[in-house]
Amino acid sequence: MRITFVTGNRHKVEEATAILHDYDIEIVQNDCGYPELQDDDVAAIALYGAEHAANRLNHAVIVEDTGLYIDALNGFPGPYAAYVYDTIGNAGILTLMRGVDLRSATFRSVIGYCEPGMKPIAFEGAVTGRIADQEQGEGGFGYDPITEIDGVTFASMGAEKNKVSHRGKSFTKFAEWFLGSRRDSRIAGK
Ligand code: ITT
Repeated sequence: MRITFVTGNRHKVEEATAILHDYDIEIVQNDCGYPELQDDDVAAIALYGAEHAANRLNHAVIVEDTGLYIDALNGFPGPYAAYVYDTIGNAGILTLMRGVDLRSATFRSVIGYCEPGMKPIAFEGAVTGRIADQEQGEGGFGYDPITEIDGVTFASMGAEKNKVSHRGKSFTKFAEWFLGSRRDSRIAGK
């Protein structure tokens, strides 16, 4: 079984491929892009993007939107994680968090799945960790060097990241639903 993942981010593709491998689902990347809804809710962004991409490509797709919510910064950068990463980056976040004791932060990953002409469906995964005091680790991407779960940054975890991450959870939920829906459609003789 295979599914098209519309994303320009190769790191997301690598992680999704590893997670879905256990379910025998193959990821095919399409980097054609989709319009990003201006909304505070990553689920709304993922649903809108999936519907748009499915209707444009005329086949089923998934898209995935990630938000990072830092409690001490009232949820900043939230759905603007990509823009903030490209502007101030990890060094900028660490500067904003200098001397701040409350360091909890939550990553949310929402997958939007859609077939042409159908309503999109969302699958969400979240994990709460801590903004590290300094960058640590060589792996991963984006905010991974400053995101700690139980004292270890995502960038130091290697393949373990997928077992605890927001994306690991959202893609696992998607995989279970996707396999079930294919099975149901075979039984119904579609
Ligand atoms: P798309 O084409 O899929 O939209 P993107 O990189 O723009 O790719 P997002 O808007 O969902 O994706 O991601 C926002 C940013 O958050 C992204 O640019 C990364 O810097 C960061 N990010 C996403 N997932 C992450 C993860 O698992 N670990 C660390 N940083 C992550």
